[in-house]
Amino acid sequence: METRRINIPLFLLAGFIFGVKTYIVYRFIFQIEIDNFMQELIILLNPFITSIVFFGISIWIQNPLKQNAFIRYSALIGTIIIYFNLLFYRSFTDFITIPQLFQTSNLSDLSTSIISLIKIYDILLFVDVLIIWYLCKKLKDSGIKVYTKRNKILALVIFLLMLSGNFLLAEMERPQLLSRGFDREYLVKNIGIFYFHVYDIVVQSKMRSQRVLADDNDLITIKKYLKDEVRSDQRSNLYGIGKEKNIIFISAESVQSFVINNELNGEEITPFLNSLVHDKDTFYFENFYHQTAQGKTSDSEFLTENSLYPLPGGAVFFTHAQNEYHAMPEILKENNYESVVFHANTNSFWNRNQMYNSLNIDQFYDKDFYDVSEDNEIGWGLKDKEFFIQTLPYLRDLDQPFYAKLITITNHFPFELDEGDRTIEPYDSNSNTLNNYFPTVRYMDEAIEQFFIQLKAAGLYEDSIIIIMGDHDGISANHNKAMAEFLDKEEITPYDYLQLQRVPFFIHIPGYGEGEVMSKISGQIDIKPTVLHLLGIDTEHDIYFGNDLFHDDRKGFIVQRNGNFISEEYLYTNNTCYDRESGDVIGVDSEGKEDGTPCTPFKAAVQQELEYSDQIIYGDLFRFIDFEAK
Ligand code: GP9
Ligand code: MN
Repeated sequence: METRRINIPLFLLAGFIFGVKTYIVYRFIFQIEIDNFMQELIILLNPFITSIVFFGISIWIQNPLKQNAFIRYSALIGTIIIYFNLLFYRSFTDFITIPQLFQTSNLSDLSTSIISLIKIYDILLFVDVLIIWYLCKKLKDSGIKVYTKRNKILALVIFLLMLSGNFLLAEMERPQLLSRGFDREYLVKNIGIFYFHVYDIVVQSKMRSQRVLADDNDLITIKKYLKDEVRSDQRSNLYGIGKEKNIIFISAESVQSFVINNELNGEEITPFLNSLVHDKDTFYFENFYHQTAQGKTSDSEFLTENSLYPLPGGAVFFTHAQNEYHAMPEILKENNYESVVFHANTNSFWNRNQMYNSLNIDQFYDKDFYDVSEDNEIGWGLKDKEFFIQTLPYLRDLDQPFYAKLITITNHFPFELDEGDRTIEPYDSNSNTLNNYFPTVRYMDEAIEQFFIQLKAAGLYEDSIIIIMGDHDGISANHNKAMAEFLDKEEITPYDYLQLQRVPFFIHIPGYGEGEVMSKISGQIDIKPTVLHLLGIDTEHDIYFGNDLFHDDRKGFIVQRNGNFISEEYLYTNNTCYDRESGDVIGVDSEGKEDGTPCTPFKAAVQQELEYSDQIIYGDLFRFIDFEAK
């Protein structure tokens, strides 16, 4: 009887075999966290889609011998790429990026330890390559075909559908993954290691070309603008009152000002923070706006450390981590401070491991410094109360004076909390997000209160200035309906929405005694000069866009990354100029017509300021300045 042989195309066979290997590596060799079914599905599908599509390119190669060679060498090179990443991962728990590859310290670290990183069983990674090479030889007649034009088009359509399917699932699982590019592990998890490298190459080359075109002449106009318009070096009479004190900076996740001095079901939401508002040792800024964009927490860090604006798209922590900066930690170092960050998350999140080097942060106490277990974590990681408890011993061991930033996490979307940690009932509306926000905000309030007690007990309190800042909003416009209900408004207008971008900002100076509630407009851009001046550190030759908040002669507007702005009298959003206090509409800019409202005179300056800040970052202009020589 005649047996019919089924001729599976070689690219499919090879794609399947290589896909199995890649899946095993992603799932079981890299320690990629899988949080839900969707992620499980993506990480399963992606290796097969990627390898079948890649080996499938052979369809367009006419010569069968070359087709065969393409498949063989693709398998080999693909495996080498995976293997290099694996070696790098064993050393840095991170995936290779171009800047990391060219960072000489990384390479020398790797070369000295390479022998210890190689494991004998790594040879198994190459087993599929051997199988593919064998099959290529064995099936060189039956598995390789010359494809008709019709089949080529069909293959193209199928491949594009497969790829779009993968990217669509990734987009559903993590909206704006590629535009925000916030975490390498997420990128690899969603689009696989190969597309991640392509993505990295595209992003990095774009950045590098902008950098090449810049020169130091660009700085002359920027310096003039800062001197004339921003008057950024002006000091207040609080200059130096905190000389040589430690700075303990709490980055309070997602907390917005509307919860401060507000109630839910007759109960205060944030009793401790409320008590600070009128505390005599505290300045509370009630009109303080976050200015972050897609980089979220990392953008708030960027603003705080540099007093430069984050970028309109993507996360500057990710795209420009190799730039020269003149950040607060660097300036503090010149004044004998040690700078550290505490955050119980993986060190590559938001590319902190790279960016913190550029910002001159001496030590990052990341997740590995904490004891995180099933019992003490919730949502995005270690619970805040536990985080503060475990941070304290490290803090106590630091040489003083220090600048320590503590980044909390429990009050992060989707605002999960164990029943036992809940001390205020959720709100009751159609938005679960807003409902659950209140218990996690309250939890954070209690965690901070407890931390103050711990600082006192550890003897750190008296010698420190404690700053608390909401990093960015937690409740997006998607929940406007529920938010309007909570705030007892008919709707959330664009004016209300911009006002909701206010986040709490406290400067607590133990023993100061003359604190007050500050109503002037302020923002994250102002933190660097304010803090440095409190410590009595001169900023005359520095370049930044904020103002000392205790000085009255300031530039007079706070701008959001999308061009919306707030002045002492007006607020501009959605092409509309509002009275800041009352929220009344003063005038609307019609299309193409830009004049006529009291907001108009600010618009050019606002755009100019954002552009100058972007120019510094895109052109990496600080590489032309020797700040210390001044
Ligand atoms: C993660 C933390 C929270 O490390 O910074 O990230 P977010 O989503 O708020 O930027
Ligand atoms: Mn955040």
